[in-house]
Amino acid sequence: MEEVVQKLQEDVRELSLGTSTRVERLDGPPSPLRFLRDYVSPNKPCIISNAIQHWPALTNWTHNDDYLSQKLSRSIVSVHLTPDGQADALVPSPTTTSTTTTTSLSSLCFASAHTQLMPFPEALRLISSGSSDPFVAYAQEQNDCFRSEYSSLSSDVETHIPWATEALGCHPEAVNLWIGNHLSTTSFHKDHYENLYAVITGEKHFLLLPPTDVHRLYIHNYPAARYSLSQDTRELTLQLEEPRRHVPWCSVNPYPPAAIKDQEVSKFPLYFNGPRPFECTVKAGEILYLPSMWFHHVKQSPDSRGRTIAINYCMDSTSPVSHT
Ligand SMILES: O=C(O)CCC(=O)C(=O)O
Repeated sequence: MEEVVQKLQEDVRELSLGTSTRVERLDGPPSPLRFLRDYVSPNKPCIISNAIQHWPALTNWTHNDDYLSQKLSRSIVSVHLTPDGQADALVPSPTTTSTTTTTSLSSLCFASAHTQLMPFPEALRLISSGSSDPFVAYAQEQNDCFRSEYSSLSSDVETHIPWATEALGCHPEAVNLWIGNHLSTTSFHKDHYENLYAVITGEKHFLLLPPTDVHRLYIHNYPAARYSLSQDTRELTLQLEEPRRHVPWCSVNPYPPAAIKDQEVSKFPLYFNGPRPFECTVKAGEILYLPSMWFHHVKQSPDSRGRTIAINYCMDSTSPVSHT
């Protein structure tokens, strides 16, 4: 019975998305009609090249090292700190004793980063230098941070993506800036909004799975935990949240370390033995259209200055356009 359901799910995926796991790349911005008809309506991702060549950010944020620090010299920004660059990820629970070697699902928790407010120039130095501190810094606040914390950069990008706004019939609910380094990783998850994800410098590597593949990611409830930074030792400690709460999260790490790869493959056969996820690299100057409810895992390659910068526009196509 299970096999029949699985075959049915694979047939549905093939019918709506085809057999290729390549994300279509367009040479330039589509018309709103084409974007709506070929990608939004079928809930299908695509990459749009030559989409933001006219944005001053593409030169200002990459060619002159001092530009960002000068523009944001007085801005205080939120930076997420973790021991290894993986925020919102499954890690051994702090209640697991040190003698426990198992990575069974019940020994894991869902760890959120420590969020530290700091002057932007310090944040940029921490992120791009990979400092001697025992943590990895990633500017990845997702609360519309571009329009609040980084507003002095607003004239370097567009306030919205015109063809997407017209197709989706709404303006962005949130615009977020992401500044990471080679260690910054985002684990598999999904969001309820339409996402237009523009890379300014460096490259972002996405693994994408359609909503119908939800069973292949083994979503379980994990106890929520959070890192906190000791101001004295500059070390991060992980503690379970009180009162306890649980977060449903994807159990699959698509890039398991070689030493535990076989173990992971046997724990999550539907992921590792099933169809490959869609895989794509979004380069500087390109936009990824990531439809709502698609699962995504993200890692990055930095530019020569050690950083990857991206900005994303979160759109809720169920909310009407505001003409105010
Ligand atoms: O860039 C990243 O690290 C993650 C992006 C992401 O998850 C999102 O835009 O929803």
